[in-house]
Amino acid sequence: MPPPDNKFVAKAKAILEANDRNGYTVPTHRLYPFQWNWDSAFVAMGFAQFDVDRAFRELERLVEGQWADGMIPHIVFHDLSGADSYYPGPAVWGTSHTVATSGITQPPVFAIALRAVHDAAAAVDPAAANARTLPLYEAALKWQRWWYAARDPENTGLVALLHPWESGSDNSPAWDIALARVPTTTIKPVVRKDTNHVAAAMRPHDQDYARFIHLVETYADAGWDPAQQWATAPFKIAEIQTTAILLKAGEDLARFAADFGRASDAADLAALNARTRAALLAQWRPALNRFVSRDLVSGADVDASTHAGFVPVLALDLDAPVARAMVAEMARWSAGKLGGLPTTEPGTPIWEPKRYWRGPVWAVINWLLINGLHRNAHPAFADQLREATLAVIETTAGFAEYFDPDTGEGCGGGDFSWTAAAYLCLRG
Ligand code: 2M8
Repeated sequence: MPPPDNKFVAKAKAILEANDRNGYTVPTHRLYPFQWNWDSAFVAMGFAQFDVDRAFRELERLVEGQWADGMIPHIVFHDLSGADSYYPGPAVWGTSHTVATSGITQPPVFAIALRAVHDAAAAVDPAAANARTLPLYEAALKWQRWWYAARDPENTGLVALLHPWESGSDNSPAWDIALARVPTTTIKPVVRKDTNHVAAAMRPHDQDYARFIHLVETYADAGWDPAQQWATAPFKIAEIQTTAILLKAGEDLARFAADFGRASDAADLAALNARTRAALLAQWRPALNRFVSRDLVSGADVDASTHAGFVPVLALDLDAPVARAMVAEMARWSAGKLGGLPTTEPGTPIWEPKRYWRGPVWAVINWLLINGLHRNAHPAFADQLREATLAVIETTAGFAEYFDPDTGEGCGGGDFSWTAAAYLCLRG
């Protein structure tokens, strides 16, 4: 690996600064002109490397979109001036929050980011860091409770997604069976804008979009009420990547609760975390060397071979043989590939190296896995993923949205915020 090259660090910072829109960061110009939930959490960790004030600001601006029931939506439409370059905009969502927002959520990386931002700030001024963190801790805890109340009403310990966009892995093969049950009919016509910016071959199919919008219209009809949505959802997956991120968030919140002397919060979080830890561990499938999600409509395991099966490493302390088996499987998928771990298993019928979440490598997924690999005492494979991520950015792909693992080519949107943030944090 070459020594740190200031040129790339400077470029990564410049991307975050160029994508700044008055305190929040758009994922990329035009293709995604608003504030996205988990993108902002990753971005805040990137900013924390060089500007903690701006890092806190990113999280504060996201919280402006928090609903009264605690949900933090997946998009906050702060400024509608760029609205004509993105679909679906506020009119399709039909939600009623004061700042326009979408009506679904995204993986709760927020509390993990808050921990990182707080710790960077506390190294300089602990009292000021705590004061700035406290309201964000309250917001994150409220969202944590929302997840359990709205998305695990039967107290299984696993939280469910009602829309593929909630996973952040929009068109993953993990959703193929469940999504095929969702009708392609929509009340209003689907007017895609994404393929004006990016080649259609790199994006979800029109049929996927029809189903995405059918689900949006179904939940809008349910008045965006969580209980009504739960009762009527045609798509309902108890999902392991989101649950693992929620558990890691729960651990970070529990540490804050202890630091802030919030004994009753700490007790609640400990109970929730314990339930989720046990439920997640039960999703390990030794025959696959991966964890699996559950389709709550059919009751079946979701056994498509996608990266999500490895993300629980982020939040669990695995038995050594389980961790070894998982690492061997990840090594098999990434052997001979560029950029790190492909999002589906190469060489299988579902594998599409350029089509969005159906095969390409994503820097933020590598980043989550790297953290989990260190936690589980696999520093060598963690370093391999880290070096592959940095190398693909520095040599072939630049700061693209994602990478083709066969060619190392950058795909999707350019000058992408979370790729820049991942670079800054992994380069260190
Ligand atoms: C992608 O998702 C949005 C919908 O939320 C889209 O395709 O329109 C995903 O990659 C998602 O994970 C990401 O948060 C978002 C913005 O980068 O783009």
